[in-house]
Amino acid sequence: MPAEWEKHSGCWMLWCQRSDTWRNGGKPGQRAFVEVATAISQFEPVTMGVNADQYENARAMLPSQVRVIELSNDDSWMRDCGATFVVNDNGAVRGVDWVFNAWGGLEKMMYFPWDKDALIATKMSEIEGVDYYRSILVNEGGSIHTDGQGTLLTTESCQLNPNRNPKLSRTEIETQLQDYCGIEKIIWLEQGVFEDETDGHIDNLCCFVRPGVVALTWTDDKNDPQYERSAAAYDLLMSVTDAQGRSLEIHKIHQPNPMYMTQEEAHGLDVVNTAFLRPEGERLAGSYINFYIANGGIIMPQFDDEYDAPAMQTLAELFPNHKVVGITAREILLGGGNIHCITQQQPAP
Ligand code: KQY
Repeated sequence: MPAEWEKHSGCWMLWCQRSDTWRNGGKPGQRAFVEVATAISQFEPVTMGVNADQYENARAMLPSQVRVIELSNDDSWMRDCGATFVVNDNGAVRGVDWVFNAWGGLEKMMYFPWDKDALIATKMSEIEGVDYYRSILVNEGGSIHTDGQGTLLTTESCQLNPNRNPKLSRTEIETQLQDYCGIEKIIWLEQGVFEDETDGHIDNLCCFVRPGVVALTWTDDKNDPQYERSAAAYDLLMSVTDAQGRSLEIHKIHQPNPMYMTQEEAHGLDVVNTAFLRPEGERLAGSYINFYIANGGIIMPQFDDEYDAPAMQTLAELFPNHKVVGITAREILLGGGNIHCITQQQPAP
């Protein structure tokens, strides 16, 4: 599995519309998705998958350089239900089709059914004409980050959660990740971002920015529940080496100030499923780590927060050959994820 900063042939996204995830019938979310797709399309081709009933609207809202295709879906988290693309020793691209259970299946009940999302990885591979592997592992793309040199980062809280693979041991899970992503060493962090509904995806907490170098979401506020999580991750990252035997250089990126779902935002959601509600006052799992690396561009979330500018500055320093583009991303955050979660890179052959 190449690192995200390696050359892409394009980026995949899924249009948002479901009214129990996206407030006001999905309209504010759709505008944010247009901004993300437009920003990425400056750097690489973007394909937007859309349900049939939203095709014309999406086509009209998106700029012409974004390819819009009909791709039935249940929600819009391309990182998680989409194919993880890998490249073999001959440079051929293949898809990995993980089992998708909507972040915890019937136990979590985030939404039901998720059968259309479960077919997205297969369809992407078919559309691109690449062979694909079907793993037995319940996994989401947001739960893994690689350095392209044999190291994979993940979290125990998600990957070992009984709502994903209750019948697989830690070793069996590691073997699946190693075999399908070409990994020699897995670095297990304990927990993700506080109140992250994915059970703590790595892509909101920590990522590689180049081999041997990671960025970690951070807070200086010892009274914030995120403090202990980030501090534990920092200590662990300081104590390990990667697949090439390197110690890691760690860059802390201060999280935005705590954000909460407002009454107006909560009231804009349809209640379809009372087993999983997004109530007023709920803390949102905001993090600047949830950015996308395009060919020559970094597309990062902004929250109208005092920490926006410092985070952007740090990413500009970490990626001196990329143009950093900030997108106001609260609407995406309200759906439970951010820019990395709604995008999926396809590496170039
Ligand atoms: O963290 C991600 N990769 C996705 C977040 C999905 C949230 C589902 N509501």
